[in-house]
Amino acid sequence: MRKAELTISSKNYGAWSLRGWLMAKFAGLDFEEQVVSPDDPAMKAEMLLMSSSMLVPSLVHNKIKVWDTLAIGEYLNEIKPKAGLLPADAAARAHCRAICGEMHSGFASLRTALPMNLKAHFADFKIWSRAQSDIDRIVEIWKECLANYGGPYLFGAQVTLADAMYAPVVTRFLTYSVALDPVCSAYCQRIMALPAMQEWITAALQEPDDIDELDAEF
Ligand SMILES: N[C@@H](CCC(=O)N[C@@H](CS)C(=O)NCC(=O)O)C(=O)O
Repeated sequence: MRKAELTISSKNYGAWSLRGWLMAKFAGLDFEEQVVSPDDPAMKAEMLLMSSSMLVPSLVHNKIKVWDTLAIGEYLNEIKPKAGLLPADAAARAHCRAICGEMHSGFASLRTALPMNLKAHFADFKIWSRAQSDIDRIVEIWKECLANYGGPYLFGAQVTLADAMYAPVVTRFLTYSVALDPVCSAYCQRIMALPAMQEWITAALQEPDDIDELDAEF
């Protein structure tokens, strides 16, 4: 019997869900997923049992409850230390935590103006200046990481929590046709090619269109 259950919401819209789910996949955790609609009152009651914040993702592992994506990532790193979710080098590890924190608490303009929507594609999307500032900062983060640690992922040869945190940004850049330099474009393609990303996207495309879900991430 599996010991872990990850509660998530829509695969098409749920950017935080995607982050937590990717972290669990990168960790090699054997888990079952439970998909809830946050707008369903019955589901809200059930979610409260699993996530004190009533937000997803939330993880139950060996009867231990963890909610909030950063906490889930740190917990997974503790129970799966060999998975390399955080870099081995202390300086790189600190850097990884810093950019994960920056994603977790920041980029509100990007997240609001360009919500994750895997089924959509906008060829000529007008990006307002504050969202563009967020994009510029993310490009700077990615380029610094890829140059310092040599790629192909943000902290080198292995995917880390940082790649999971920025994966919904990758999908947004593609959905909204954000112009990127070749280095960042290639990084986006590598993230999209990950088997776990492909698995998530395939499931997202099969979700019913009328799923009741937030169209923005806060
Ligand atoms: N800070 C939280 C954010 C999670 C979050 O906002 N989740 C959204 C869905 S992606 C949610 O559960 N919304 C439910 C609701 O608003 O009722 C985290 O890092 O996990």
